[in-house]
Amino acid sequence: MQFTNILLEIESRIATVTFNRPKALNALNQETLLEALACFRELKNNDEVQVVILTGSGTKAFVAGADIAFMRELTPLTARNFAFLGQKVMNTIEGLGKPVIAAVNGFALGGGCELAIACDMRLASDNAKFGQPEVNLGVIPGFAGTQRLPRIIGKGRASELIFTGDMIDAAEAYRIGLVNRVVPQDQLLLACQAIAARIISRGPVAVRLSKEAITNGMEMDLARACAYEADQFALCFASPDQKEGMEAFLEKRTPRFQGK
Ligand code: DAK
Repeated sequence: MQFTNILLEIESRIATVTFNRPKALNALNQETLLEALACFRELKNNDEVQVVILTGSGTKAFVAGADIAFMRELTPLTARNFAFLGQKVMNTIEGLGKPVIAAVNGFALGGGCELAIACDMRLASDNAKFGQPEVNLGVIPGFAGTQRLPRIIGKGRASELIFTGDMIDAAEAYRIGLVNRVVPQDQLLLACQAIAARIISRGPVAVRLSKEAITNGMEMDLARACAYEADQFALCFASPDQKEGMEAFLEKRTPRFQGK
C-alpha cells in the first residue's frame, strides 16, 4: 500500500509505521488520519505482521498534534467528524489484535500524545517531550486523551497535564509511568525491535488473547474482567500452540509455535 503522509515497512514480521510530514512535525491532518486508518486496517488483516511499531519521521517529532492549520477551519460539525476519525484510528490500534509499540522520537503533543497512549506500550528517546497543550488553543483533547491518559497515569497527573497544557520531558514521563523506557535516540528503533522480536518468539495466539484481555478488561469492573480473562484463558486451549508450548516445556526444548 502506498501513502502520501505515512511510510510503511514490513520486515521480520514487524511493521514499522512512520508518520511522515516532517515540515509540520508530522502533525495529523484529515488526509493523514484517513491514511493511518487504512494502514492499520490493512495491518490488522496481514498475517505476516505480528508486531507494529509506530514512530515519526526525523529526529525532532513523533507527532506534534492534530494539524492546527487544518483545525482552524473546522465548524462544529466537521470538528465532530474529525474527532470521530481520530478516535477511530486510536480504536483501530487498540483492536488490532497484535501489539503496537510507540517509538516516541521527539514531540508527542496533543493528538500525538493521544496516539502514543492508544499503543500498548511506549518507548521514548531521551529528547522526547509529552503534553496535551489543547487548552493553549482554546480546545480540549479530541482523540480520547481525557479518557485514556487518566487510565494510564491516574486522574491527578492527567488533570495537571490537560489543565496546564505543560510539556514534560522523557525522564518525567518515565517517572509517572507514561513510558516504559527511555533510550538514546539512535537506539530507539533498535530497542523497540528487540522487544518486538521477544514478543514474536512467544505464542502469537496467547499474545493476541492477552492484548484483548488487557484492553477490553480495563473497561470492565473487576468481576466481569476476571470472568472475561477466564474465557480468554479457556480459548487458548483451542489452539495447537497451547499444546506445543506445554509439551515443549516438559520436553525441555524451545516451542515451535504455529500461531493458530
Ligand atoms: N499543526 C500544524 N503545524 C505544526 C504543528 C501542528 N500541531 N506543530 C508544528 N507545526 C509546524 C509549525 O507551524 C512550523 O511550520 P513552518 O512555520 O515551518 O511552516 C513547523 O511545524 C516547525 O514548527 P516550529 O517552528 O514551531 O518548531 P519549534 O521547534 O519552534 O517548536 C513545537 C516545536 C512542537 C514546540 C511547536 O511547533 C508547537 O508548539 N507546535 C504545536 C503543538 C501543539 O499545540 N500541538 C497540539 C495540537 S492540539 C479535536 C480533535 C483533535 C484535537 C482537539 C480537538 N476535536 C475535533 C474536538 C487535538 C488537538 C491537538 O492535537
